Amino acid sequence: MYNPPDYFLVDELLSDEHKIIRSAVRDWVDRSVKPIIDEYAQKHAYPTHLIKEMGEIGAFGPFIPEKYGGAGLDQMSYGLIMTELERGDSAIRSTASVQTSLVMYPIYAFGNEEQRIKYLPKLATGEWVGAYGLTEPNHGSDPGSMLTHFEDKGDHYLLNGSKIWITNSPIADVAMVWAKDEEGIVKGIVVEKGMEGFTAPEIHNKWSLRASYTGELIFDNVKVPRENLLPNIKGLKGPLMCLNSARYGIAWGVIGAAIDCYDTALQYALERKQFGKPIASFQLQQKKLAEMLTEITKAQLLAWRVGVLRNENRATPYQISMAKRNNVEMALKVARESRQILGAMGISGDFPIMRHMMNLESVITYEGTHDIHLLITGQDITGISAFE
Ligand code: TGC
Ligand code: FAD
Repeated sequence: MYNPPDYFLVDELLSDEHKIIRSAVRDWVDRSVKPIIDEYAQKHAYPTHLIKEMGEIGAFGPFIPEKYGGAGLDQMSYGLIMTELERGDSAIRSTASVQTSLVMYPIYAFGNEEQRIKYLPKLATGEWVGAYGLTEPNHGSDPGSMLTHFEDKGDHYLLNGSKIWITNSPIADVAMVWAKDEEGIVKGIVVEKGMEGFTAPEIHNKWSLRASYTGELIFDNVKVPRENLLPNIKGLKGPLMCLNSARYGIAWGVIGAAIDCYDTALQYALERKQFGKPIASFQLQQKKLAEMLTEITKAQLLAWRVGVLRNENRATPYQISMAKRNNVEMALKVARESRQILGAMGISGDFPIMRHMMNLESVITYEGTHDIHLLITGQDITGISAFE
């Protein structure tokens, strides 16, 4: 039975329900993701057949009320699910992050009852795939300067502009798009596949998240029905509130990628012999392994604590930024160290490390770059914004 590292007995801080949920997702990842994911990453394709299965295991909208197709679970459960998914691959966790935190959450939190009923159940099962459009070609870290905008034409809104680097855009049925109204106020509008003037071309040739589709969202005079505007949010805080949820999920998710690399490296170090001994017996390799486990453990405790605070509705965006930043950097360092422990085998697709390492190069950039999260912390502790 698979037994991931839990050096400080964090499992004792979880409920039986948490462990059952985690175990179900863990089994699914071992059964459905691990055996095929390298092949998909190598051929730069997304295993779309997994989307419905993710709906079945409750990976979409776990904290959304059951009335709308979610599972009504707590934030800790959401985090644990993300860890297991990313142990499989960041692409799989990305789909769940986007669907849950960036599409279902805003529709649930800022939408009206008709919008919730129309979209959420289909997103929860995976019948519909969602995408989230915030980043633009010339406005990434600074989304407040976005150019995508819409005009009120009476019975509809006329949407123009474009978004880039959008997870799942080429296969999305609905896109949660953030755009400015005629007064320059950021609002959320749901754009549906098939609307005239809406296209979502794929971005090819990525070296990272190769088992995920990434693309653009292009709006050329798209007539969006009035009822697709989310009525209960205005301003940049809308998309940023969604990001709080997704960043929180990433702080948990990347622990899964780190654990997969660490486990692989530990096993390899115990089996691989050089100079007549397992390489695990050399102090340099032990140092790497000991430091990796230390960092994984610290990240687990950080994620757990943010989970407690989110359950109590007390986690600040600043705490979430610190957790996302710390844990992604931790995972990337663990991946790099693990890769070295495997020597040449570390670059082979027979092991998951290089794939995780390349994926994490995106994870450290999306949902706010490593620098931006540092500056968010800096702003919190000094009271001075480095962005103005
Ligand atoms: P600023 O003036 O600071 O704030 C504007 C308004 O927003 C409020 N606010 C927040 N509210 C909730 N949560 C947060 N985290 C918030 N941060 C700020 C703020 O109080 C203010 O409210 P109000 O009422 O006064 O208007 O905004 P700014 O323009 O100076 O920008 C701040 C900055 C740089 C921190 C922010 O724009 C930022 O976080 N930039 C990074 C952009 C980013 O993270 N993009 C991610 C795109 S989505 C993505 O990558 C998905 S990948 C998915 C996957 O595949 O997994
Ligand atoms: P830029 O903002 O141009 O930043 C470039 C560099 O400058 C970075 O190192 C940054 O830290 C630094 N920098 C910028 N401003 C400052 C500053 N004030 N001080 C110091 N340094 C600064 N976006 C979505 O909306 N939806 C998605 O689904 C989505 N999925 C993605 C999937 C992938 C695989 C990737 C790679 C990206 C995705 N993104 C998505 C986009 C992602 O959120 C952006 O790439 C990210 O926010 C950074 O924007 P940028 O790439 O334009 O970099």
